[in-house]
Amino acid sequence: GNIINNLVPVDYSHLENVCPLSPVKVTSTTSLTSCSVSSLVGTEAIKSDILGGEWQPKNCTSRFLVAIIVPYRAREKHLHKFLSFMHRFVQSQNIHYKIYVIEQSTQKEFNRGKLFNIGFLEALKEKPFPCFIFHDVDLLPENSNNMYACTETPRHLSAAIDKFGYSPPYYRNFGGVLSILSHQFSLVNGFSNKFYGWGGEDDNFYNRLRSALIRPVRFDYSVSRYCTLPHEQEKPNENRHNLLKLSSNYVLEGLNSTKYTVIQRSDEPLFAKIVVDL
Ligand code: BGN
Repeated sequence: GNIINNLVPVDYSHLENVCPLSPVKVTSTTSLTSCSVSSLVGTEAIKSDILGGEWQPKNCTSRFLVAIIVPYRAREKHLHKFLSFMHRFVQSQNIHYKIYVIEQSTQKEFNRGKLFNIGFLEALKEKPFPCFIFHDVDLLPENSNNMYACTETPRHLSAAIDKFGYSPPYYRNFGGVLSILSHQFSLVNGFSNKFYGWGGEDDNFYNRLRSALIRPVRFDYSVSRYCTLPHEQEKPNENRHNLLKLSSNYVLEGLNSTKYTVIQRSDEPLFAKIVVDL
């Protein structure tokens, strides 16, 4: 069937010259079958069109407006590859997007969920983004039909990752890359802020969606393919099983209780950078 049928556009009914839906062919984009360096193109050529991580098609009005939130700390090589690949990829889909890199200061263990909440809050201060993509920095999409836009319910974009043999590690896994409409993210009160260290925050988020009777979707595994940029395994959070049991009441804690301090903010050529203390 047509996998892009249920994408939710912005209200473009009053607009003229709306961009076509199907991905356009960008001649300089090489198709990616593994995250090998050689297949990744340089960033120099695309810099001029992008301002502080934001881009939109020039010759037509995009149907989609998307904030891409990338939690980050000390993965400079990954970030470089991610940006050089991702801009071209999303541009080929004619999407109006902005990439936010939310960098956690050296203080405390890494907290992926809380960084997502911060990205959501900070992006909405700038523009009323109707759609968000929450994205790990070490994952690159392999199929140009994997649209970087929102479906009617949240979507697990990275269902088929190379290191898990191109299928989900378990049925309810919701890690890696996901898209969600902003109002649905608010409805479930975002991510939990409590998961410091690796693991569990994505399972907690999945539970929040299910408690709110929101059923996530996936595109076909042939479309949801990603390759992983290699890195050391993160140290698992030893308390994650407990947290997962305790934090089932999503109304109490999450987006509405995210406390943080912005310590640096800058428009880099390819991304908006926000450094935070948690
Ligand atoms: C799971 C992690 C997820 C992670 C996947 C894939 C937990 C919670 C305790 C059961 N969940 O085990 O966070 O996305 O592995 O790596 O650790």
